[in-house]
Amino acid sequence: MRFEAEDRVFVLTGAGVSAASGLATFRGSGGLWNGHRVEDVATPEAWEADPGLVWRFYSMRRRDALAAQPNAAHVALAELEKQMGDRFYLCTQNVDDLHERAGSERVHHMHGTLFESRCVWCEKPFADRAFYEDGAALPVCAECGRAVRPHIVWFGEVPLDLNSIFRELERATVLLVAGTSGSVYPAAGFVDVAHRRGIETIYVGPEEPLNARAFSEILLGPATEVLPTLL
Ligand code: BV8
Ligand code: ZN
Repeated sequence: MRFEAEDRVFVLTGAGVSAASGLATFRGSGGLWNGHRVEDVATPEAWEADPGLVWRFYSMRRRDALAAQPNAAHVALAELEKQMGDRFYLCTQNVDDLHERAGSERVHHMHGTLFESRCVWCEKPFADRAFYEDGAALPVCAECGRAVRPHIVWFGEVPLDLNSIFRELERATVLLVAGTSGSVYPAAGFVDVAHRRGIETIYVGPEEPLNARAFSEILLGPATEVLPTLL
């Protein structure tokens, strides 16, 4: 698969591209965290029931991401962005900052970001790298005093800026998807939109994703090995 100068490439990444950096994927760890299913912790219901548990989960995720280094997959995508400029659009389901730390300048985190928090009322995200592991000292908003939550899109919540995603999807000539099981919508449905438009759709990962039938090409292998070959 080669990209031509006039191509517009839409890239969607998932937890698999951070796997080589040591960050747990959702399915790889059997979808479990300290015995909790991620779907049971990354939800508004879990937040209402036990904000301390949710903050412990995201504090651990912040700690793991701070200790991780970007890998060759992140670097290859940052390089591709440099070569293609605004013909390159990177949308990630990941909440870690490894794409940015590898040099990617324009990254759309459709499911939020680990290193930002927001007041449940004021809703304006702000940079936050703190760990909140003491249930008695959960963060509250300096402006209005209400609870501060992770700036993360939980199950049942609407992904961020879907309009810009679908606008980019409409004008792409190639969709490249890497490191995602295709189990969560609407992200897993992007390939169906691209397939209906008849553009080239490529998947990169060690195993076929659940939405494999919608891809025109499947390059089986770790993203760290396959993505650098695209340059
Ligand atoms: C929405 C942030 C409405 C959190 C995430 C019933 C009840 C409630 C909701 C639903 C329901 N049924 C369906 C839904 C909708 C739901 C959904 O799809 N649920 C699933 C479980 C069925 N979706 C939602 O709730 C979404 N919102 O629907 O709102 C709406 C929608 C549109 C318009 C209007 C209204 C919001 C979902 C977002 C949830 N938040 N992340 C956090 O990080 O803590 S989701 C999270 O899981 C990821 O972000 C990702 O999206 C998803 C799956 O993770 P993957 O990245 O794919 O990782 P996974 O572990 O699954 O797979 C790893 C892959 O990597 C594997 O394929 C593996 O082979 C590969 N791999 C491994 N090693 C490597 C590798 N690849 C390359 N190289 C390697 N070395
Ligand atoms: Zn507030």
